[in-house]
Amino acid sequence: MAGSAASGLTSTCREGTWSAGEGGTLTFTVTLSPASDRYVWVHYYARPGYGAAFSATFADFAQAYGMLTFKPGETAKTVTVTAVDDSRTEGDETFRVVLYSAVQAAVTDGEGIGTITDND
Ligand SMILES: [Ca+2]
Ligand SMILES: [Ca+2]
Repeated sequence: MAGSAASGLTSTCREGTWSAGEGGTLTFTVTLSPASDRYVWVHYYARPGYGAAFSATFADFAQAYGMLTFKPGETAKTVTVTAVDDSRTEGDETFRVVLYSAVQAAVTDGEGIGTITDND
């Protein structure tokens, strides 16, 4: 809305789907709040988590990047990331979906964290 603070964008991994086994799919929800009467765009990409011990590498999930478009009034979009079913014994690992370069909104919380459950 004209004159008001920019809408904020938040990346979260949807409750109940925040972890997946190798070969499974994790769904992240990107939320725009409050709704905007303009178009809003934001870029995203999936990248490894924090710390060597628990961090996935780029080999642990399928490449995922792109741009989300919120039409006026829309408040949620989803990003899906597929965990690669490798054969290494490695423990559970985290990765992030990061938001950046938003247009007509501000990124409030640009990192959603997902966990890949090892199956080896
Ligand atoms: Ca793995
Ligand atoms: Ca594995």
